[in-house]
Amino acid sequence: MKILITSALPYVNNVPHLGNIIGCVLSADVFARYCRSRGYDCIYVGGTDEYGTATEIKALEEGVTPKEICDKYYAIHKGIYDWLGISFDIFGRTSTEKHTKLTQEIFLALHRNGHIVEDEVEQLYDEKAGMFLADRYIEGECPHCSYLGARGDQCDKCGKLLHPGELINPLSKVTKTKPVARKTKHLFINLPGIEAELEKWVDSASVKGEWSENTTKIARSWLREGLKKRCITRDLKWGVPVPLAGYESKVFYVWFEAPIGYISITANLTEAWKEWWLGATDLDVRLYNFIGKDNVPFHAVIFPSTLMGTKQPWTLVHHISTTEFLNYEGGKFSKSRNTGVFGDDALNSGIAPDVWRYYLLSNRPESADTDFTWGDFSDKSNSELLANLGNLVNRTLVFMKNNFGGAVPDADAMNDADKAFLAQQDALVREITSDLEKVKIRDGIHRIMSLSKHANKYFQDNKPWELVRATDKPELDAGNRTRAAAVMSVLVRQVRDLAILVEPYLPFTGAEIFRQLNLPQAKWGDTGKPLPVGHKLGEPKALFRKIEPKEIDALKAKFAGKGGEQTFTFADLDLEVGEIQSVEKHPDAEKLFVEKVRLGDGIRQIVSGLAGHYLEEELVGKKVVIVKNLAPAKLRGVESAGMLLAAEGREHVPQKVGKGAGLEQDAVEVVFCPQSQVGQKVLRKGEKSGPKKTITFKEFGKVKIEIKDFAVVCDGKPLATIGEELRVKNIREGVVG
Ligand code: B3M
Ligand code: ZN
Repeated sequence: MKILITSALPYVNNVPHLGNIIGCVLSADVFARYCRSRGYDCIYVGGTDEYGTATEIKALEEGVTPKEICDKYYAIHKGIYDWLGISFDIFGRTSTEKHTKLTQEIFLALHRNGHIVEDEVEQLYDEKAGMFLADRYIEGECPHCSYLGARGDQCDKCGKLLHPGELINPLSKVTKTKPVARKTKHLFINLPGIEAELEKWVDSASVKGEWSENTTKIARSWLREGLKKRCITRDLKWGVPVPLAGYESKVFYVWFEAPIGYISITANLTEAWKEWWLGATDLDVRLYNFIGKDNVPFHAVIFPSTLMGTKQPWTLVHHISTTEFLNYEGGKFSKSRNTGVFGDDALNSGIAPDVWRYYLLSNRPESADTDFTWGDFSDKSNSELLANLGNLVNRTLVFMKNNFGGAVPDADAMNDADKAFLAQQDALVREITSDLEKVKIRDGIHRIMSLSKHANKYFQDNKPWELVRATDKPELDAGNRTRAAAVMSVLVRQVRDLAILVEPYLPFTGAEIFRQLNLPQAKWGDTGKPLPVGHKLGEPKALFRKIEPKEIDALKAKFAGKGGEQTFTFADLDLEVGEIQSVEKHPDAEKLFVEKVRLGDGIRQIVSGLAGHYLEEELVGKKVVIVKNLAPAKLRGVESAGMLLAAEGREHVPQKVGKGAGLEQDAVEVVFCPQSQVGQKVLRKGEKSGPKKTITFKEFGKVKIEIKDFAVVCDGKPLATIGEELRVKNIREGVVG
């Protein structure tokens, strides 16, 4: 049996933050190291995801070529992962010849099998540059916040998702001229034609591979809604060329080719790549994908469909290990806002990589979002790594040096209690093994720390320091010393077992303990074995140092100053149910409505961008959610005291037959709450309300409220009033503003 491990290929155009790192590369590394320690035949494949609009635009902005951008960021990623001890068998990239060849071959097989369809789409065209413009190549005024630099896909100021057609005065980023609408052809993968086979596969693979509940749920929800055809081409230069006449100016959409990177990068590692990827049964090769939760549809649905559609026997994923989000001090990590700790920050922090690894792994967002806080980071390092693991190893080795000349003593005098203790610890090792087999990485490290804690207690309870002290009854001393020898042999063995067990998590520490034990690195299967009697241990040295409060304060200040911005969280919002009394058109803006809304303490006037999405009569009398503590503002001359929550995203159109089937379209949908009463607060389920300050629109934008599977959530928690959980009807995934 071969184990093939991949971690999501990070986009090359920025520096990964701690959330990205724990989300895939670090988690996969623990599993890969565990598999190697077990002696499994395994490889761990990773690399950068290099093509696409984001890279091309960054290059345009920095005045360099996309290739130069990729080279620069590839080196940054690699440097961070090397420092963190990520043990890739290869850290490759998607911009290679093998990648192009494989992507084109897979596409041609899909084409031969009738799974590729062509469709005409209206798109903006730059006449001066003679090119169609991808969404991000268009800039203009945001219809929501009037920001002048909004992009065709999103406004960076207010964070709203946009469609290029919505921008006021759109301009091409390339020539700064006004683009015109033109029809162009694109290629689509016809997923409905593969759906039946995929569904059968999901049914069995999710059980065999023990997919998490979340992963299975997402895959099933896609299937339940019916798969849509998906556009797989884009008007860009930086990408894999489409090998079809008429498509010379287009490349493949990055999400079509990026997962093929797993295969092409393996092909760049070994000539024998097909042994891993083609023609193997799931008894020969098991593929483990480590990804963040937002990548689940691509790995559980779309990429398997792509591979199946070729009718070739590709290795499909066995187990998908997903993580939820890691938050930063109660808010989100964000590159655009420069909030949070990034890989290069950790590297320059003066704190050892294993300390970062420990905190991230023991806090891994395995089943719910978790939070990085500086206070918790230093507490856990000091109280767990230093006071538990570090202390056990150090006191054992120092005691051995001072009292036994560092030579492993005879264990003959072990009594029943010692044996029972070891049996209990060995049982714990079996549980840790089972955790790792099931990729329960966080449980594994917690149990390892319990094992260390028990060993510390055993040291404490048996008081070897009293047993080696000469007493006034010399006839007893020899016996005491034999007893101390037995206790210490138990402890030395525990230290060696811990060195084996922590190695996948803390590779530098594992190696250092082996160095201090003066033993070659042992493997997982060596746990529980006695050490050779008389073996001379090496020189003890502290494994960890205390992280001082002033050091943390300095780091915290450095990072707080970095973004120059405070974080805002859901707790800063005052959301209340109101009823719309009247709706009128804004005198000067055709997209805006002026509403009078009754709240718990009176009537307010609110301006919102709902004209064009709703008719006045569809809103009057409805209960809605109002952001009550937003500073009043004038929108095109009309005062607005708050904001009405609405979702934006791709409207989910039920499967139709014929042309245009399954296309999704952009939509805006008000969050209605018919079961709630005016004046009720909207809270995260299970939380209480507190006093609120007035906030600005920009501050409001820092709190990310989203639609996930039609539910309104913030940081993964559903929003609710006493009467109901908030939901929308037509938008499955989107943002709320
Ligand atoms: N680059 C998205 C991400 O880093 C994407 C993953 C590709 S995996 C084939 O979240
Ligand atoms: Zn905006």
